Amino acid sequence: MGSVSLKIGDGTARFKRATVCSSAVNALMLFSVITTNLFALYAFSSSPNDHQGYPVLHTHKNISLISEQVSLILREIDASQKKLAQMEKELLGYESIDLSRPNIANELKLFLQHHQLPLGKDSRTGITEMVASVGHPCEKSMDLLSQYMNYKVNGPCPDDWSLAQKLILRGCEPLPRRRCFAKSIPKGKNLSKDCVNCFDLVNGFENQRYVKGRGKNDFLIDDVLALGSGGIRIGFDIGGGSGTFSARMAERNVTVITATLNIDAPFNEFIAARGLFPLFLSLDHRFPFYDNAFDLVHAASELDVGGRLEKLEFLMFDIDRILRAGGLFWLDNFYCANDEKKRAVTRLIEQFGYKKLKWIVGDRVNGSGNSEIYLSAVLQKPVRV
Ligand SMILES: *[C@@H]1O[C@H](CO)[C@@H](O)[C@H](O)[C@H]1NC(C)=O
Ligand SMILES: *[C@@H]1O[C@H](CO)[C@@H](O)[C@H](O)[C@H]1NC(C)=O
Ligand SMILES: *[C@@H]1O[C@H](CO)[C@@H](O)[C@H](O)[C@H]1NC(C)=O
Ligand SMILES: CC(=O)N[C@H]1CO[C@H](CO)[C@@H](O)[C@@H]1O
Repeated sequence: MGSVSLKIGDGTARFKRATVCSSAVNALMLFSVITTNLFALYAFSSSPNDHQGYPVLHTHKNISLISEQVSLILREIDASQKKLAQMEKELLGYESIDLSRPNIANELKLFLQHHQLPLGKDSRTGITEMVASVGHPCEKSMDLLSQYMNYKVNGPCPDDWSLAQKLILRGCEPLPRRRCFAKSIPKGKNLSKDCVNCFDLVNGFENQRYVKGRGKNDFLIDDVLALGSGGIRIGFDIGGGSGTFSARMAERNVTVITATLNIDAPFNEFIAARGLFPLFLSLDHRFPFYDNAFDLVHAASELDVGGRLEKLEFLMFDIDRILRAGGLFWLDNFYCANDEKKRAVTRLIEQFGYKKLKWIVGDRVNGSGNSEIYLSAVLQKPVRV
């Protein structure tokens, strides 16, 4: 009785990260290993009487036949594995941008070209070339990106702010730089229904936000600043709408940078017009600040990244990174659709080990009479060693 040993690649079955595709590859390989072994076992053990007489010769013949089959199967496994790896790459967008494709705007090619440093390798940084960066998901929106990079060099930029924002929302961030002049007078934009009043600084509630509370979930700026015991000088507001948080903080000599996109309204222009610092950045982008830079990070429901908890976790780690030890994280009316979501979010936040200075879970009845759960908290980052 012979034995059949299978060699797969370098002789070991490789198990990659537990992604859908690689587990499919593993499953396929496992299946193949089992079936080929079974096939071999069957071929060797079936009709044992036939082997009497010329066992060696026939077994030998059968073995060469089997090994032919086995190598055929292995080739197929190999091809499928390569195909799946390619699919996985495409799915995750890891493929780098192929500039040899037709219809790629020339400006994009120029921008992305690597430039060797004129004096060779830089001894301090070890860098040998200058690389222009563009978000890897841009690969998935090549048509839009090429449209974005199709302009007249030194001429006026096309009026395409919405195209740029569309690309950013698809993860194409950072966008490539362009060699054209942006329009100085922006085109009118319609205001979203969510924010009709947030631009009204005369009537309505906007001016009283953070100074007068509407409910127990609304904390007041002065109360929160008191928790920071005078050490709050610079803050970061995530999804800060029209910049009112930053305006109130400026009155208290605290500098706050407001990150917002221009979804359905010209938030960035409005914030700048108030003399405040707007940052046009999506939440998928790593915050462009150094570690431990901020005394305070304020975030409202904009933090709700489509219900994906891992996404929220990545975001929380980046918030934690830019917040200094002892700094405050103010979660302001974070919308947790239901109790289950609230528990999941609570678990996620608690893993960071912040001190809960304020923690309020409240319901609010929404427009259609349903009760919705909101979480407001002020948390203090611990000192980690
Ligand atoms: C504003 O809304 C009107 C009607 O809803 C629409 O026709 C127009 O194109 C919109 N303008 C912009 C800049 O989105
Ligand atoms: C802000 O700073 C100015 C100038 O230093 C000072 O006069 C004012 O009292 C400060 N305001 C607050 C609320 O601390
Ligand atoms: C109110 O909440 C319910 C349940 O979360 C939701 O289905 C509905 O769309 C909400 N209505 C409004 C006007 O927000
Ligand atoms: C598939 C195949 O060739 N099987 C052969 C294995 O050996 C026996 C004799 O022992 C043949 O009869 C089979 O045809």
